[in-house]
Amino acid sequence: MMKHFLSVKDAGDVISLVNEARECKADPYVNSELGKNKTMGLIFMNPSLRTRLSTQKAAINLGMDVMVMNFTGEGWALETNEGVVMNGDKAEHIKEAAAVVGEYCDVIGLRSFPSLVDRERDYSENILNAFVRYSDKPVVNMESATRHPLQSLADILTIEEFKTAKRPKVVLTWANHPRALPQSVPNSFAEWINQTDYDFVIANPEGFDLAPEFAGKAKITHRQEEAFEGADFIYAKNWSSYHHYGERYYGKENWMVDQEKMKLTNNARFMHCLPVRRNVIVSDDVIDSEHSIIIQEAGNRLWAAQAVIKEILVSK
Ligand code: AN0
Ligand code: CP
Repeated sequence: MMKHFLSVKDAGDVISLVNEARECKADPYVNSELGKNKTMGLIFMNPSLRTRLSTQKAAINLGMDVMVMNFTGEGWALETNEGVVMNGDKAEHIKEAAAVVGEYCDVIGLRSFPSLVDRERDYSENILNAFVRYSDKPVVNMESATRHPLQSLADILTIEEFKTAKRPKVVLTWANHPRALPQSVPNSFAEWINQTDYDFVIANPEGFDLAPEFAGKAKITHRQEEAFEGADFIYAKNWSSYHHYGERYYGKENWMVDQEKMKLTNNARFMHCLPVRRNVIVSDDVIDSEHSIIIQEAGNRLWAAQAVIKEILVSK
């Protein structure tokens, strides 16, 4: 039973869902009648390449019709606060907007990034939860203020495909970036990896530890090279600070993943959710090497989305 797909809590057994994604990959059109006369609505409050195309394609493979709407300029500016006098620049309240989308769609995907200004509000997931509450339809999280579960499912599928050890050492490493980014991808990655039996290490600068409820049982180190020793997978990602909420890193250390650091690993595979800044997050020679599995990882987004939408359709 999958009503919504908001976090790992909706996944049931993680490896079973990964296996369902593998079945979709092996036989993509076996359920092409399942979504007949059903409509998937994809709502984007922020830009996207992979999530938009993979989720759309997944719904098409299941026989659904798909409508995509960008609120980045095309929709009315949405008010998300309760009880306000709407005499400013916000034309429509999220209560009506979500309810109206629910009138037209059978399943709703939503992308809505955090403000990175107000931690309590971001971590309350007020926008995602408003869609759950007011649309009255199953909601798929396409990256919210605190999570990106479709990405994490695709990441574990990719690790399962490429691992050579039964219990691989997986390292989530912070890397440099010129802008403040959400914690959603690393939060989710940690939350999902914590549901596996992998050896899991997170490396990040001081002040950049993830929220404890996401880091969970991971080993945390502030020394990147120590983390890389013996690693089977290097998963790079920048995030802004949780503790000094939304702040960027102004330290002097270089956290870019390069060939020298990769030499410390056990011939590790390189992963990143993309989009990635070359020669800031990762050097050209690493991202272009045969150890880089970023394109296969992005490809797996399709099968992750298809497994999730299929589960929602069969649960309705
Ligand atoms: C976004 C983030 O870091 O959350 C989306 C990643 C999938 N990345 C950027 O904004 C560059
Ligand atoms: N990885 C990912 O979610 O990419 P997009 O932001 O392009 O959808």
